[in-house]
Amino acid sequence: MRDISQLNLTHLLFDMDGDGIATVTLNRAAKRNALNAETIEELVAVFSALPASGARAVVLRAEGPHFCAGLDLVEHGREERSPAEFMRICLRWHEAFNKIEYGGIPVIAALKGAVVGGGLELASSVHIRVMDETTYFGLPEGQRGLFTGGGATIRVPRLIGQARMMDMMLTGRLYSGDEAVQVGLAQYRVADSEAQAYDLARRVAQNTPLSNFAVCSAISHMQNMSGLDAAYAEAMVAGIVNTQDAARGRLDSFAQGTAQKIKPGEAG
Ligand code: 1HE
Repeated sequence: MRDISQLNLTHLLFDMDGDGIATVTLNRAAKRNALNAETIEELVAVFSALPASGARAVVLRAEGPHFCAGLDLVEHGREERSPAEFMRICLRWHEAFNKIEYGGIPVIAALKGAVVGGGLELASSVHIRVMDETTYFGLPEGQRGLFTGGGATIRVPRLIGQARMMDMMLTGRLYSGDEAVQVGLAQYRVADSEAQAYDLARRVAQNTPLSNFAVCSAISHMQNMSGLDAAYAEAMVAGIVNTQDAARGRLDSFAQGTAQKIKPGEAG
């Protein structure tokens, strides 16, 4: 087990309770949790270490009223980066967000306020997004004379489709409220996104770790494959996951009538 508390974190906070529910906090509220280069490196470090940390689920939350204001525009302007330098920065963003999406540990984002630009790129890489009444989503890159560089071109169309993404980037259109859920930017809209994220994390942590690992890595990998290859990979993953002792125990208890049945009234 890797001890994440030994990492030297400045812009993130990390915590894990006795049940393996980890919390990663964006801790740069004075700058609306804008993502500077250091924060991206800290995300790489934390999410690289998480799979071997014993965590069973992660809540990604933020300090202050906004989840994340995207790329640190002040740092970016000040650094006067060359194309090659900024390309390398973008590759580190991809590294961080790929660690989240493909890491095999369920990550649930508790969203609030601005989830814009790179903030939406970060939110798009988690497995479940929970928003509250203050949450709004935007891609203001067009207005800033910029382009997305943290994976939005891959992940945002998966959530809402290419046409909506282009509209957001060209016109600065924001999504909030019910509409944001309907188009697929969030799966839940509640009064307290953090409380709901922890409820979901505790529920998800009841699943077998291998099943969660498959959900939180295999599905994303399969989106990158041809249909034929994805079907083959799915059979391979199911061959491994569905024949484990942990699964057998659950099947036995269902056969014996001791397992909980699915009850429609309790879903969601
Ligand atoms: C920042 C940033 C930032 C705030 N980089 N410093 N992202 C954007 O275009 C969003 C830019 N931010 C905003 O539109 C607003 O700040 C918010 C709507 C998010 C919040 O407004 P508000 O009134 O609560 O805060 P504020 O007064 O605007 O900002 C407070 C401080 O945070 C202030 O610093 P201060 O030192 O003057 O107090 C701001 O400068 C700072 N701050 N947002 C740096 N983004 C891989 S490519 C990705 C491309 C993108 O992400 S483009 C989208 C960029």
